[in-house]
This record gives sequence, C-alpha cells and structure tokens, in this order.
Amino acid sequence: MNPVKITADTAQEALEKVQAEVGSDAVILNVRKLPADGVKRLWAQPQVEVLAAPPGSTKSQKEALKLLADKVQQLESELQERDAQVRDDLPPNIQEMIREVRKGEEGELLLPAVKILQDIGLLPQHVHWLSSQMRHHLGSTRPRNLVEEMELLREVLVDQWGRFARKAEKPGTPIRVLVGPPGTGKTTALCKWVTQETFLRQRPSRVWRLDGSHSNTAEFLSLHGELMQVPVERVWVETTQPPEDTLRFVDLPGVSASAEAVEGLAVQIKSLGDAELHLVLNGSYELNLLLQQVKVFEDLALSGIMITHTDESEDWAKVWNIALSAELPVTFLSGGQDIPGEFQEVIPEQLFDDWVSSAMRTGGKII
Ligand SMILES: Nc1nc2c(ncn2[C@@H]2O[C@H](COP(=O)(O)OP(=O)(O)OP(=O)(O)O)[C@@H](O)[C@H]2O)c(=O)[nH]1
Ligand SMILES: [Mg+2]
Repeated sequence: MNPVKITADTAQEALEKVQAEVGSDAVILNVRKLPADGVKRLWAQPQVEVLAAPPGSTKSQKEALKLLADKVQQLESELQERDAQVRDDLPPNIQEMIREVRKGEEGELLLPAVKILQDIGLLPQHVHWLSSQMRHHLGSTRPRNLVEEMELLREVLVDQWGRFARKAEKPGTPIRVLVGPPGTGKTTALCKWVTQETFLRQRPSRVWRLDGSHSNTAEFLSLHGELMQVPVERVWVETTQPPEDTLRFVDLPGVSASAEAVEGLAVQIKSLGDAELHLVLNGSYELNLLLQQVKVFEDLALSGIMITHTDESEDWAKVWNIALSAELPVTFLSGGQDIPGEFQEVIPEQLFDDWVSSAMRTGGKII
C-alpha cells in the first residue's frame, strides 16, 4: 500500500484518522503544518498534514534506497571510465604531468620499511618496484610492526636475488672468465679466487692468461700460479684441455666500455666454448658510471658481477642497486691488493643485514 496523506484541524484528529484509515501500527513518515489558503487564512487555523504508511511498506522504501545507492555507484564508475578515456585523449605532456602527480601520491603511500631503504640509498626505480612487490606479497594482511615489515622486505629482496642467480646459472663446469673495463682489478680478483679454490677447497685449477685487443701484461698472475703450482698458460688450445674436475679460469685484458669493444670481446669469448662471465667493477666509482658500464657489458650474457675496491668504499646500497639494475647477482666482493686478502662470496641475506646495520651506525644516507 502506498503512503496515505491525511489532513486534519488538529494533530489529535489527524492521528485518529490515520489509525482509522491505515491501521493502529501505521508508520508516520512525515508531519507538517498546512497553512489555509486564499482568504480562509484570515479566520481559519492552520491544518495538520500527516503522511502515513502501513508497516510493511517501509521495507520497500529501504529497497528503493538500495536501488538508488546502486544507481549512484554505477554512475560513479561510468564517470571514472569516462575520466580515464578523457585522460587518454589528453596531449602527452599533460598525461606525463598527471603521472608525475600520481607518482607523488604513491610515494606518500610507501610502507615505512620501504621508505627507510629509500632513505639509505635504494634508487627510486627499485623503490617503486619493491613497493609493488610488497603490496603483492601482503595482499590484505599488513605486518603488525616495522620489524615484521623489514623481515618481509628482506625476504622479497633475497628471493629476487635468487631468481637472478638461477636465471644466470650455467650447467656443468663452464670456464670462468673475468671481463670488464681496464684496471678494475680483474687479475687480482682472479688470483684471489684461484687461491681460495686451491687451498680452501682443494680443487685443481688451471689458468689461461690470454691476450685480447692488446697484450695481457699481468706477469704477477704467472708468478702467483708458480707459487701455487697452478699452471698458467698463455695460449688457448681447444684440444689440450684438462680433466673434467679441473676448474678453468681465463684472464683477459680490460676493454673500454663501448659497444664496439665489447662486440670484439664477445667474439673472442665465443671461441672458448661454454663460459661463465663475471663482470668486474671497481666499487669505488660513482654508481651512475658503474650502471653505464653494466649497460654496455650486459650484451655479453653475464652470469654475475664482482665488485672490487671494497677496502676503499664500503657501500652496500650501491651493491644492491647494481644487482637490481643489472638483474644479476653480485657474486664476490674483493677488497685490497693483497692476495689472498679479502675475497668473499656474497650471501644476499648477509648483504641486506650489513646494509641496514651500517646505515644505522652512520645514522643516515650512505650514498
Ligand atoms: N685498493 C685496491 N686496489 C686494487 C684492488 N684490486 C686491484 N687493485 C689494484 O689495482 C691495480 C689494477 O689491478 P689488476 O688486477 O691488474 O686490474 P685488471 O682489471 O686486471 O687490469 P687490466 O687487466 O689492465 O684491465 C693493481 O695495482 C692492483 O693492485 C682492490 O680491491 N683494492
Ligand atoms: Mg688484468
């Protein structure tokens, strides 16, 4: 039954009429004073108008409200779609401005732990990637505190590191070749590596000190080989290869970080057969320069990156930024000229802990 409008001279009379017409459990929807119209206004009292409905009809009102809410929602989403469409039609520079503003909004939504990594040197492009990874990992559950958030962040970064390592892994025992720009410490790192394999792991090794676009003058490598009783050859002969269990290392002179030089190097490396390539970078250089070098050398299908000169610069944010930008694991950190000296295999969990704790010690930015 639809609501009924009842008019009476007094409120009491109106209520009696409502009870008579709609029933004793009628629901009063509205009451208002109704002024008399025309000349009647001069003598007549204002009347009372009551809008009443039977109890069941309030349900249909609720339903109507729900329908209305649904309709509003539908209109809102239609408007949003139209908004996106309009944005797509905007000139590219305006679209870019909108994206910039949105980027700022995202920045404000960074999880506190991600914000900390940003403050201690993680590059913006990795901050954005990490934020979306964290959101994906978290779903609707949020860590209860900063420590839990940090633990999750560590897990996400370590997982990613593992993915890089698996992707770059070569089956069997490929030849280990150290490449990179001139003077970054390739031969020194190779000496340290061979020393560890020979003395710590007791594995037989053989080294090739080969010439490249210019001659390999690292006489100290041959001397070091003699000391360790590891053969160091000057010429690569495919037919006289050592037994399967022997580790094979190749030392090449540095090449400049240009596409042409790297192409020449690629041809030489191809002639060696199955090789695992490690790019050796001087960690005391500026991050931007190192990332440029990575860009040029990554055409070689690298397996990992070694960072030297950690005795001069201990910057763990730089190591993470290089690994995440190159999408490769940093395999070893080498510090100092002495052999065996400092030469450590990188464990990403440890690298994360060192990064955070060294930043806490220095109390701020470390880049
Ligand atoms: N302080 C410091 N010096 C290093 C380190 N690694 C190498 N060096 C020094 O840097 C110089 C060049 O080292 P090499 O190992 O010959 O460098 P390389 O990359 O083989 O050089 P090329 O073969 O000529 O491209 C030498 O004087 C080394 O003693 C390091 O980690 N720290
Ligand atoms: Mg060398």
